[in-house]
Amino acid sequence: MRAFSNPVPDEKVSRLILKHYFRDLSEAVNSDVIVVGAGPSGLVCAFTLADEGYRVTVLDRRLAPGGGIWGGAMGFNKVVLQKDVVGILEESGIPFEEDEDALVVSAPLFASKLIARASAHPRVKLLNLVTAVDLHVTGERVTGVVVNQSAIEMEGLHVDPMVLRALAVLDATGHEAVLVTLYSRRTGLSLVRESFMNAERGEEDVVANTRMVAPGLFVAGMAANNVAGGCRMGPIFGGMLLSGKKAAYLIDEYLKGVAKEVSG
Ligand code: 48H
Repeated sequence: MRAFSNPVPDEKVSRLILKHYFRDLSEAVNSDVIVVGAGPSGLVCAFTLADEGYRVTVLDRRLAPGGGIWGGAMGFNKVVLQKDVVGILEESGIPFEEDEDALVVSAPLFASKLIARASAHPRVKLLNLVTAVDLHVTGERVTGVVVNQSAIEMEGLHVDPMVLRALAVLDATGHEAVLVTLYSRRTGLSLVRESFMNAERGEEDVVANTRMVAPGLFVAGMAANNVAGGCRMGPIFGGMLLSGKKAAYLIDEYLKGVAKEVSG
């Protein structure tokens, strides 16, 4: 008795992977929004915009999306959140424990639920192992990102990247703030780098610093504090979730303005 009634031969496995991956990649050539960085702020922004009807491509240069969530603090895999974000946890199906007027969550569960919520969304394409290496700019507006395969970038091979277009781009690359840093090098936009650790201040800062830095270019999460002088905050994540929500709101407002311009 065989275990599988419809065995899948090797060539079919290869064909299906290529067909489905390149279908996603072809759709990602033109999105409404590209989110660079699949950490907590980028993932929340992506599924919030997708819920609003936008087509969102999320890129992450690493093998595993989830950014800095997985290891909690010092590898102790718990994260802490403020009670204000209980709604986001509930709507994402993330179990939590309330303790000392705060919420405590398993870091791997938190990461995997946010990844699942974004990547299961029919309007989200999540591409891991893809590195954003530059911005695409049309006139004054940021209109996409220049990408390469992470393995090519890591090996330092001389292989040209290609462009993915979008009407808006979010830099959610965490401490490195890759895209805003690139933009500032080219344009002279001045940046005030991130400040010392202070959870209470850093959490307020990260939401306040979430903004549009140039037409079409937005910044959220730790990247927002690293371009505007906010404090770092350690393993507390409510600010990242609210920053992702605020970025989605700002991008939605911007895109409505773009749509009005186009329709005259
Ligand atoms: C594609 C890229 C590129 C690139 C980087 O660091 P993250 O988790 O980002 P946030 O801001 O959503 O969350 C920050 C949080 O994890 C954190 O570090 C905290 C709270 N720190 C406090 C403290 O005091 O230290 O995720 C960023 C993601 C990562 O997955 C990167 O792989 C990815 O962005 N990324 N993806 N192209 N050029 N650069």
